[in-house]
Amino acid sequence: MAAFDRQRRGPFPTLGPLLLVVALLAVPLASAAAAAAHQAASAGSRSSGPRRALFGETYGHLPATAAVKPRRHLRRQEAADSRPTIVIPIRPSALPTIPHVQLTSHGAASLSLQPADVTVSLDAATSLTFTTPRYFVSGGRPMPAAPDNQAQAQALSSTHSASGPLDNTTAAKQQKHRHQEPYQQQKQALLAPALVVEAVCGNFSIALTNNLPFQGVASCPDAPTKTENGPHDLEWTNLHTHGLKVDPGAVTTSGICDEAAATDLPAAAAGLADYYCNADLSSQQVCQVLGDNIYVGDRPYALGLAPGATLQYTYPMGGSPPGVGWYHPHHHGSGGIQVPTAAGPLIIPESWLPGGLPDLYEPASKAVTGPFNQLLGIMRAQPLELSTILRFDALWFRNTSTGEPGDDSIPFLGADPGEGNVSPLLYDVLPDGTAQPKYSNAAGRDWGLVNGAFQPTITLTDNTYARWQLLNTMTMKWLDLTFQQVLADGSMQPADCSIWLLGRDAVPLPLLPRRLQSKPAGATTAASDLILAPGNRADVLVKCNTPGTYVLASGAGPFHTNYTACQATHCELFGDVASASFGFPRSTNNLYGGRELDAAVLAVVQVAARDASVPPAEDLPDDVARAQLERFAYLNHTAFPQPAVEQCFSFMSAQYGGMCSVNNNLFQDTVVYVREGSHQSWSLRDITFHPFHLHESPIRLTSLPPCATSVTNMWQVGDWVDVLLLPTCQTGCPWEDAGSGGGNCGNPVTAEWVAQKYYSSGHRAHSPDLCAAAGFHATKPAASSTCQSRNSIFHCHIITHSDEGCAQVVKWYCADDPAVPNPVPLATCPATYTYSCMPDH
Ligand SMILES: [Cu+2]
Repeated sequence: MAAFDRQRRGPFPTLGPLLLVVALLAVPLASAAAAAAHQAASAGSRSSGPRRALFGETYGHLPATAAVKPRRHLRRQEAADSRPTIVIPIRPSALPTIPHVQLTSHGAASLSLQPADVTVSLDAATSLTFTTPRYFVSGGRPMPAAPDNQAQAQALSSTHSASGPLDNTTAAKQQKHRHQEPYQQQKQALLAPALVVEAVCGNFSIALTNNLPFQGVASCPDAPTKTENGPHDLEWTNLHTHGLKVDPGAVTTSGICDEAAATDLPAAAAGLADYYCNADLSSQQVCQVLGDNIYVGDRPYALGLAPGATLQYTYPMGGSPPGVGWYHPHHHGSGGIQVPTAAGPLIIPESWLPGGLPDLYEPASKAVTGPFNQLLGIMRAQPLELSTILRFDALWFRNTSTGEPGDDSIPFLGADPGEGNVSPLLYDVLPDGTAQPKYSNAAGRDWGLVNGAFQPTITLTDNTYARWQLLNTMTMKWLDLTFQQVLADGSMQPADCSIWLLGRDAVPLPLLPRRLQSKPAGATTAASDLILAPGNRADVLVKCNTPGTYVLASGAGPFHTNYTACQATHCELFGDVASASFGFPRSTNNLYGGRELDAAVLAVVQVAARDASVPPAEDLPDDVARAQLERFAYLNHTAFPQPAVEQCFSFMSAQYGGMCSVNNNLFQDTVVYVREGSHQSWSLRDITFHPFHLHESPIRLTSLPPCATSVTNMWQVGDWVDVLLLPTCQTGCPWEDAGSGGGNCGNPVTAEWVAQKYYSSGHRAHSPDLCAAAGFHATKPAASSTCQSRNSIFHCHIITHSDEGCAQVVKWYCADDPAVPNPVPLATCPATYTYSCMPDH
């Protein structure tokens, strides 16, 4: 296998071999004989692929003899063993709907991560079979029909469409269907259901059980006190949410998931290491976690869930604006291998707003009352939680030109057999120490899916608004989405369709809508496109004006990449055509209509002719509505304490030849300090290739480089995001000046946020007006409530980069915290950069 380039980020050279050495050093050479024998015994070889040598041979330590208690989760384990086979639908005539599960206040749902066999195939030569983790949800309750305004919806002819639950009659029918079969749908699909959080101003809980095959932590039997970087502990997991403003790094744990509680270990456990590393004990690990915590206790930065164990999450929520988040695993070292197929939407519905949409939106001025009412009518008829979800996933199984799995492939994102940390889902480890792939990959191509299907057809009606919620849960690539018409010769031309942005990353735009327009240098006309980094979501209206058959494409829009000059937004656009020297086949999505196109077709869009009696919907002007974000304390930026604490972070590293890092440091090398309650103003540099993501708190853009704002209106000062990448300059920008700031490209991006511990345990709403109106009563904090430090994180949302250390611990400290250096160090960006473009791009 060629250089193990896990941190490919377009034009930068990598130090793959260096990381490989580091990873090898970090993994103790424990005997893998027991594990190997176990795996071999349970092997069901499905592949004639080549065997691979296991250099390190460590699998985790399985004690040969251990007195064990009966397994509490035996039935669940057995169920997981008879895993389902999921066949990815190919070009279905309708968009698969995602089941919804409602989480009410004090409601609970159970989430399990379990293996499924997945097959997808266009034909014998273009097929993929593998086993992968995916979520299965039980509990909660199916969503009821949409509230009120049925008559209003029917009256709003401009909002009718055949594409989904666009009026409440249709919505009610769909919900009834969901009520009957949400779990049945899950069994047949790779998709996890949408969790609809009705528990705003209250608590809800999710019990996550890990039903993946057992794999001890890489460093067993010595339970680590420091988490290593790089792929490891591939069958361990945990849960992270986007879009919930909840307490970060919560401190409350009970049960025995961490060393602090080692005295509570079950009698059968010889010690903590045994407890962590013994398959027969792992199912007894049950932990309680408050808030969105990916760490715990005295095992710093390493909250993980062993196979068989359960984490019980409780989320105390305050008032939050409606929006779409998502949930996915976030265990350091295994995210890259789990997230591609384990993720789901997490929706805060508009229905919680006690007074309806006017609680959140008001006319921007009296002059726009007419369009404002038109917009609110569309939003009422297609409430966010019932509008069409388009979730973009990708199965990364790209082959190199030699037929070897490429560096973007799932097995190698998380498991290079040579590093001795092999996913039992993807490999059989044979007694002689070799690893045999279980997957079959005739295609050698990436597969981009929409709602778990390949190139499904979405139906629209001409001159009619449809509201879409788009989620890019791909772990690697950007999407630059446009509507295109595919011509007979395979070329494409933009369709007469537009996209209006209403909100992003679970926060409404301050002024909406915004008709998205991009015009790169040299282009004669602007196009309406939507750019989504990995992790981004968008709440949009779309409207196409001419009946016909179109496609929703990535890689055909204004940000089409020029690999030679690195001139456009990014060099990792899904569906774009890489140079021949890149050596990878294009995505399967580039195959459409019997041709190989120059862009990826994610979905077919069928625009049907509307009823002749229905007048065409007018184009909405921009900025007719103002979102009253100040009603939510963490978004009320004019009230943030002054002055702000300024810090600077760069995702590019001179030290690592341009690889992703944080100010030249990898995870745990350093800590970022943030005092609880403080107002933070951060300069973010070099986030063109590495999307920035801060946990728990959205960030507000306060300045943007001209090279971003001059070519697109996708980002504007005042917007809130929770994942951010930005275009670099468009022409003539020497690479040293690229990134998101510096040199010709203008100043770094700056963004602000407040480190507000939004919610203490118990009810203490910070937006008491809305929460009280919704039936919740603000309570005083408990007398014992004192400041407690928290550990949070920010990282590159290319999950494999994060796994490899492109992440930074963010410690929320209290004023009297003795563990914090005095004076508190502030982060500064590196002064110089020395990277250059890769010669083969
Ligand atoms: Cu990155």
